[in-house]
Amino acid sequence: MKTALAILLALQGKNLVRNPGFEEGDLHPAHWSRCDGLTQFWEKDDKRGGKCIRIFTRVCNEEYHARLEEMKLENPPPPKPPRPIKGMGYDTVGGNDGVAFWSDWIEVSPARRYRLMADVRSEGGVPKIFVKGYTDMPVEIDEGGKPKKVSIPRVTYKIYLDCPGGPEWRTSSLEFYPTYERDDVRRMRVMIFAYWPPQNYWFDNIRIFEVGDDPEAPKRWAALKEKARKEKDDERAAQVKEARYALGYIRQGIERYRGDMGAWPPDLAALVKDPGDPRWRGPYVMELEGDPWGNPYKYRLSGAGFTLKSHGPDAADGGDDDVE
Ligand SMILES: [Ca+2]
Repeated sequence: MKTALAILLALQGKNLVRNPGFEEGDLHPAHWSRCDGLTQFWEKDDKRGGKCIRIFTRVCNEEYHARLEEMKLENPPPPKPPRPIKGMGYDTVGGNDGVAFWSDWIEVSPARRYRLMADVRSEGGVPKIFVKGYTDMPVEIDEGGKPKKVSIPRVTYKIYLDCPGGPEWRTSSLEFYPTYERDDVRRMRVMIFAYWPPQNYWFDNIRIFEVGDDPEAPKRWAALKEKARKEKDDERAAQVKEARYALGYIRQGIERYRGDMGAWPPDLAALVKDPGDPRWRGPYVMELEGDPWGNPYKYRLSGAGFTLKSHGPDAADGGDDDVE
C-alpha cells in the first residue's frame, strides 16, 4: 500500500533527530535525557521489537520531583520503589506536572518549514510532543558582585503535537516553522511529554525533517520588527508625556515653596519634608516619584533660578533624550 505517509517520507530529507528510534546507547539512550527509572524507562518494545521510551505517570508528584533532584547528580542512586497510588491518581505526576523527556539540540535553519513525526501508543491517553525553539538572549548576571554579560538560551518558539494513543503504535505528524515570527531562533529540542491520565505511554521514531522553504518569512519578520519598533516609539512618547506632566507639577511645587520660604528649595526633598519652619506650608508635591524610567528627577540650583529635568531613558545627563 503506497500511503500518503509513505510518499511524504520518500520526499523528505534526512531526519534531524539523532537516535530517533532509541536503538543506540549504553546505560541511557544516546542523544536524549537520562531515564530516571521511576517515570522514564528505556526498554524493549513488546509490539514491534527494538527499543522505545516508556513514560509512566502513575507516580506520586513529590516522588517525581525528588527523583528529578537526584537525576542532577553525576551518578544518581537507583530509584526507590514508588508508593502505590489509590483512586483516580490526582496526586500523581500525571495529575500534576507531567513528565518531560528531552532530545539533544537540533540546529534550526531560518525560513524553513519542518515536519515532526512520532510513533506513540498508550493505555488510552493522548500525550504531547513539543518542539521548543531557542534564541540566545544577552543577560547580565552577577558574578561575585560584578555584572557580567552572558547569553542564555530562551524559549522563543513552541509547538506541540497531540499524539492520540491506543494499544497499537500510531504515527502522528505536524508541520511547523520554528522561525515563523523571528529570524533568531537557532536551535530546537524535542520534549516528549505525558501527563493525564496517570498510566503508561510509549514513544518511538521521533523524526524531524526539513520539508521546504517558508518564502514569506523575511516579509513577516520585517513587518513584526516594524510593529515592535512602532510600539516602542509609542511607549517612549507616552513616557515623555508623563515625564513632562510630572516636571510641570514639581515646578509648581517649587514655585509655591519659594513663595512661602522666600528661597528656592535646596533639594526636592525639601518640598515634602517639614523643616519645622512656620513658613513651610507643604507638602508642595504629594509624593516624589522617579521618572518613567525609574530614576529620580534632577534638580539643581543655577544662578538666580533652577533647572529641573529627567535624564531620560539613558539615565545620563545630556543626549537628545533628556526631558525638561
Ligand atoms: Ca525503536
